Amino acid sequence: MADDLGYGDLSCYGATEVFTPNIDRLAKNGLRFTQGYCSASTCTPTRFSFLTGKYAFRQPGAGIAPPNATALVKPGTETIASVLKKAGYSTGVIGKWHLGLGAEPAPDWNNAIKPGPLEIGFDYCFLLPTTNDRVPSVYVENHHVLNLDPKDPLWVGRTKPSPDHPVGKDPEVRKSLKMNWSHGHNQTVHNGIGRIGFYTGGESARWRDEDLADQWVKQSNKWIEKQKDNPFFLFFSSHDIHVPRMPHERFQGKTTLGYRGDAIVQLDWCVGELQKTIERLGLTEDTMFIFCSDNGPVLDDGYQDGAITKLGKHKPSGNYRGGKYSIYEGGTRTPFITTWPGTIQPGLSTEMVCTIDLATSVAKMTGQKISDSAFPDSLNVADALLGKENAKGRDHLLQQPNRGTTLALRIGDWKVLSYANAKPQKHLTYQKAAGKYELYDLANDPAEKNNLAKQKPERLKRMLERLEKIKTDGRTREP
Ligand code: NG6
Ligand code: CA
Repeated sequence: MADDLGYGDLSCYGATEVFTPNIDRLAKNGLRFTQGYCSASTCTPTRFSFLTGKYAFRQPGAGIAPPNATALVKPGTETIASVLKKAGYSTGVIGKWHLGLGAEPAPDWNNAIKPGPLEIGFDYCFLLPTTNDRVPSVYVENHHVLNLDPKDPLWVGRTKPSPDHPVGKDPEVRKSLKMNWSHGHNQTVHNGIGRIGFYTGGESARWRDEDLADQWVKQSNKWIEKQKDNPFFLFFSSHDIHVPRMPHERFQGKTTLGYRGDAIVQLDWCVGELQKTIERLGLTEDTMFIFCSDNGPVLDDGYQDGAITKLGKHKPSGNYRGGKYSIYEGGTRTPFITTWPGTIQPGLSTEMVCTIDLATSVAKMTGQKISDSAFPDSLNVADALLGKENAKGRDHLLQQPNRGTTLALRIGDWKVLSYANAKPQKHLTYQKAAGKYELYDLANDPAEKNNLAKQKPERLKRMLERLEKIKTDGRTREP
């Protein structure tokens, strides 16, 4: 799962200013979906739904998780990992988590941090606990911060810990930053970059942004190597291309797009390394890769990293409207590729599939029974993921931004956007609600330019009723 990667950000999805040969190879040897989605246009809600098969708007507190957020998915919840574990798989998650860790009132960073992935079905985790722009900038391996010196405890908080604590907001500190912030991201400074949140201590545990991708690959290789004789499920959760985009020195300057483009090249490198490992272990024909993103693209997400000034003719959302934070297509329609040499016939799929469907789909593929209460919104699209003849994907899909204040519903090619409770944010021009409702015919208007809400009141009404029903029913999967 990539982070903030848009529909148009890969060469196999039409990008001409950045070249992604490794991901393109997955697409060439597998199925490239043109209607592949994540369920929300921000990270935490998509990831919550990916794990639990439940729309995030149903879950209080499933918006973007702050630095000290506690575990959002409670022990006992069936997840994609727990169901695969029942099927005999070893289960690991390596990379960005951003679903909270530990118990109320805050993660116990200096002791055992529980609950977390290990309490909801994963056997192993090696994590970036929140996001790379949020503190603390440390790794968590299983229940502990890695390399933490007990004599230098880690403190994480919401307020400046002391008057002399250097923060990115301070004009003098700001001048010395490696990468300047544009909005937010002006609190504790680490590795020359201002972050969201404050922290002190844990010096020996801190990472460098430039090394994160290498670390994910190294830990994944180590873990896969150990599992090679047994079935395994690895949730490889890249931090790329989320801000602060600070790829390894060897990728800096590789594209004309600035660090945003270079981070795409780094992400592509990671995918290539994982493919090599699978090939080296002779597991190519036994391994299904699913490539996806957690939300659509954003250019300035808080740092002046050249994403806007160096954009040139690159189109991060392809021809779709909007991006991260938006319920237009660009927010959730994202790259989606499945590959399984010998099993999946290479080609293009126009079936609608979503990251929220993976839980039920892999449960079905591994012969697991799903209890009535599990994965309420996750549909079985296994046949579509495998590209079986005449296989159908979804017939409808609910799309949400960060919180469920606005929602969109696709039914077939029609889409309704309900902005009834929208709260526009200053720096996100495309999120300013144009009206209470919008209705688009995606078959003829994929870029959502022509709002038909006034012309088609009957259809608008029917679709809004269906949206209400999905909200009140509490589930969309048949028990
Ligand atoms: C926003 C941050 C943004 C990013 C996002 C989460 C500000 C002004 N904006 O609140 O930079 O961190 O949260 O991104 O601080 S996500 O992909 O993990 O959802
Ligand atoms: Ca994201």
